[in-house]
Amino acid sequence: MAELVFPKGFLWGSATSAHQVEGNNIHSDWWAWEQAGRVKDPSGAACDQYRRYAEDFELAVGLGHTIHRFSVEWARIEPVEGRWDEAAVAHYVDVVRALRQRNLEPVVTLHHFTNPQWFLAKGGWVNPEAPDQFARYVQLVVAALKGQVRYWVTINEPMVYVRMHYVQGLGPPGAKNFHDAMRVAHNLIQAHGAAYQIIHQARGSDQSRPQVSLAHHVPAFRPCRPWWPMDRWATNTTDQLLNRAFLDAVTDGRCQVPTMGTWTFPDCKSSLDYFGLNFYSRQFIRWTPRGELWPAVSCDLAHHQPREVTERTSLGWDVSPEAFRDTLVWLRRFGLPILVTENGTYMTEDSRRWSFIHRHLQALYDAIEAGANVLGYCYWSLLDNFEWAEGFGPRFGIIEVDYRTQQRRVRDSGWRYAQVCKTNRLTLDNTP
Ligand code: IFM
Repeated sequence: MAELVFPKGFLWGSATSAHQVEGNNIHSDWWAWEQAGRVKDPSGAACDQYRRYAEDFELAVGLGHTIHRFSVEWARIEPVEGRWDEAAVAHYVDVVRALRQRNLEPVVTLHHFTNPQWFLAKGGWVNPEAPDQFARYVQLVVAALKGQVRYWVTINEPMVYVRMHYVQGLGPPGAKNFHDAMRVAHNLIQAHGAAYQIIHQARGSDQSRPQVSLAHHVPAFRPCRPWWPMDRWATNTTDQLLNRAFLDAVTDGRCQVPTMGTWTFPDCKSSLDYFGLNFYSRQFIRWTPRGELWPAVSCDLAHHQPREVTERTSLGWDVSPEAFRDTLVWLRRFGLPILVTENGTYMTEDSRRWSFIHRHLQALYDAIEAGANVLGYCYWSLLDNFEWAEGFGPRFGIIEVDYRTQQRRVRDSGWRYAQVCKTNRLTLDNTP
């Protein structure tokens, strides 16, 4: 049977985030947003993972996983400004211990879309003090976990955070203001740089060098009408703003921001030790006189998908394993090892989820063959969970969750993925 063999020691696993799985995250800004009726479903008990983490890690180990990405919840650690909840800190120390005991390599994310309510009340990420406020929390978490964690993610999908919360208004504070959005992006870059320094300074002489990154969402932007110069221009501008500017800032220490000029961040230069990639789809860009992103760039994202889109997920997202391969190959230019910190799908039919995974793993293999130095792959997500503005409808899990009983059931796709994780091989005629 033809099969693809992955590099020795390749890390296989999955990812989650605190607010999406833990439940009862009552001090976070998202909780308040949900209680105010701004989403379809409030997160409520979610997957109750704050209490059930050991059981879930046991399932992951049974599926052959060797890596697990999760996030620490700032709103639990610092529910009131300056008041640190020691029990919450101890909880995350236990979480890391539970992973290590099961030989699951922890990947710890420090910020995944949610903030404490007090932080938002003080201006959130628009506030120039935000990077310092975040740095104090990071200091505490790093002091508690140092030596136990090798892979860190400072901020999950910073530009998705910016777009979702400050351009589209789909999460707290529900803003639709380009200038605020750019101030948030600026502060997130600084926050990343500060967290990078803190993690490296906390390292004791006996510990191996921590590996710090972002989980950067890199959609493959394509012009809706490639023959139309304005669509090509809008695509380049969007790519610069959402994909490249943040990366340039944390690698070169400076970046070009469309309509804003050059920003410099000397302290952020070379502040990626590996590249954390979140990849889902291509996004098609169409120039419009008043675009979704902001009038000065004038583009609509993904609203008009052209004929080249042959397959979509159950959320309507384009499916393109080729774009995943091309993105991984493109990332070679950074000269950093790559960790796929998220890739996954919601398909109502599980056989289509497996087909998606299978083809993306083939693309991953092809990228490795083409010289991409990939360390591992985290499927999004281990469990069905709370999908932000979409509520509990979309189910991304390789494990199904019955939200009424909290029963877990491994899906067929989860078992098939387990075969890959356990053998480090992808069988080519294993497609449904
Ligand atoms: O659920 C999200 C996650 O929080 C961030 N990346 C994309 C996932 C699927 O939409």
